[in-house]
Amino acid sequence: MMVRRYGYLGAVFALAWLMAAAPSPAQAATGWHEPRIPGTSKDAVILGRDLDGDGDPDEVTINLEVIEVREEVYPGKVVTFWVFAPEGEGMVSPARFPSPTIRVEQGDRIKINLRNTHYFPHTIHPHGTIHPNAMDGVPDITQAAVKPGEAFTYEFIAKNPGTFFYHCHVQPDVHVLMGLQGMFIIEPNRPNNNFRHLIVGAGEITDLAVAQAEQYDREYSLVYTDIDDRLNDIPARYKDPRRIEKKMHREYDSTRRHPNIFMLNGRSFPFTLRDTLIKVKPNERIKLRILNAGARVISLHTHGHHPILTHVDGYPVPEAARLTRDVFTLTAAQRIDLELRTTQDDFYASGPGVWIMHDHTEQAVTNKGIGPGGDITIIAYEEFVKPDGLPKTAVSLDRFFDPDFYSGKVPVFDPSIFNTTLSDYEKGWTKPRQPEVGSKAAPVPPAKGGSPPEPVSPAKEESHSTLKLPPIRQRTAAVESPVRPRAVVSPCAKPRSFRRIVLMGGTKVAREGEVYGFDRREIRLRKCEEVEVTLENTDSIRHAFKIPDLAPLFNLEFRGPGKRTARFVTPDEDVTLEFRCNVPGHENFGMVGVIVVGKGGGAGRKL
Ligand SMILES: [Cu+2]
Repeated sequence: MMVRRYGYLGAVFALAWLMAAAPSPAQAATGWHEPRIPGTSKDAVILGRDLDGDGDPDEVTINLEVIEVREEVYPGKVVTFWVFAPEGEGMVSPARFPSPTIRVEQGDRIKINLRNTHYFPHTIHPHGTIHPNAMDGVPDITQAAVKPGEAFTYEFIAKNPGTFFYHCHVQPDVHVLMGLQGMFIIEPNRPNNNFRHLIVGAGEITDLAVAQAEQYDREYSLVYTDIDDRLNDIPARYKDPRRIEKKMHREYDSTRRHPNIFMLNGRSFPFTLRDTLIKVKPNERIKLRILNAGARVISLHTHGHHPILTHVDGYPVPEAARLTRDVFTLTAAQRIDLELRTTQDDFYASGPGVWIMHDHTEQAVTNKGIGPGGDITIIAYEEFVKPDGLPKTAVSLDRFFDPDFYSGKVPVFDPSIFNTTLSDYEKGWTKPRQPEVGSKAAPVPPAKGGSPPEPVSPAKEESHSTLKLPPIRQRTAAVESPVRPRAVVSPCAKPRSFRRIVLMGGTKVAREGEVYGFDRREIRLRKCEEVEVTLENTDSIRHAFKIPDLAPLFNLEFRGPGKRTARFVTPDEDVTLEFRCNVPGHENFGMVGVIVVGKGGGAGRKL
């Protein structure tokens, strides 16, 4: 489980965190320090003073970036997302879809700094919380959209506890469904209420807030999303941001959207079992916080259990109105909190086992029309969980972990029931049945697996075909390919000369058609030269000047605006080295160049 893993690794980073942060006296008094999520900068989450003196910090600052990621959502299917991610550092980013679940305490003074590291403008709309109008995050109406390289601080006091939502409000028909969406939880105020403020990927909440621990044994953050992969795949096909804008915001017609991938916490079955298995024991009460962050209505069905509806849209349901149901509908953006009981009382629960939980709008239990898939997960009682973390099922689920299954290459039923084998399956098929007398319907040709003809009008087919999408390519790989195989070179031991170089990086020195850039794209240096480089970062986000092929690699990285200086030494050979920004994606939008050492050559390339 990803969340768990962060928890364990977080402890490893705790010492570094303690040394890096300068705790205020009040903070020290709480005796609690947030484990640092691996790959984040030390101030991705900053905890401040304990204002009410009750043993937990009441000032919470969260630094979020916007990162494009490509993730395998079910076997063989890789999808592009944009996510709000805790501010990263170096090459590792904790970016993952959905955007992290944010947790704060009632009364906390919250600051969420949106540092837009992306190539499009964005905002954050805190959905459902009580906040000043200026913090509502609606572009043009309450603020200007935050442009690439810029930052904006959302600052308000957390009021009513509950399960809320946050999402980008720029072109929401595209940006929300690209992944700029996450759950926002306000916990009731209690003494010594110490918990992690960001849960990457949502899922199980392993450190319950005090008020939840009073009532529940476990808690889950469940974010449901449906996407149309024809939209999500667009950014991976193009390098020019102007072209991406045109394809996504003008040519893709969201009114003709056709969702085909259905996810729970960013994964579809069977990966849901790995990442969001609902683990329970008998005689427990489990709090399920559920957000429908997609654009459809979902009908969530809990096999074997009748949970109790305790909250709608973050606010408590009066005791007398607390429905007990087996299907709960959630409209777009809606949240519900459910109390799942596991006492075998023949009313709320049927007893131990592996009980699936899924959206009952039936297409949602498929991966592009091939099932089982979609947002299915399992309420798995402890004795039904194997040592590898997957549930014990009646039949092995191995075939669903094979990409061929979801590409339509494999029949969904065992071929033996038709007295054939996989290799003979499509040989000598009998002719299509004749249409019934009086029917004008033509025989239906067998569907092509994985990309069945859509049950849509010809006009709609045409509208999508006007996108004329080229094949997906890995932009990063495309940029890197000319310099492969990379020559990793070592700096010279005794420099023979010295020089200072100054360069600017950021939006202000980007060229036409770029978002970010360096003011110099080619730097000529001598062999065996010590170089003092000063980078001026023109933006309010982090940028880096990295030479990945120098061993050990050189990386000057910091959040701007401002200047920093560091030194490196060139190798004692004629070689061309690439330099680039370290922030994911920036090298694709202008922040890349070459260092020609001596006569150059070897690994390098001309830009
Ligand atoms: Cu950068």
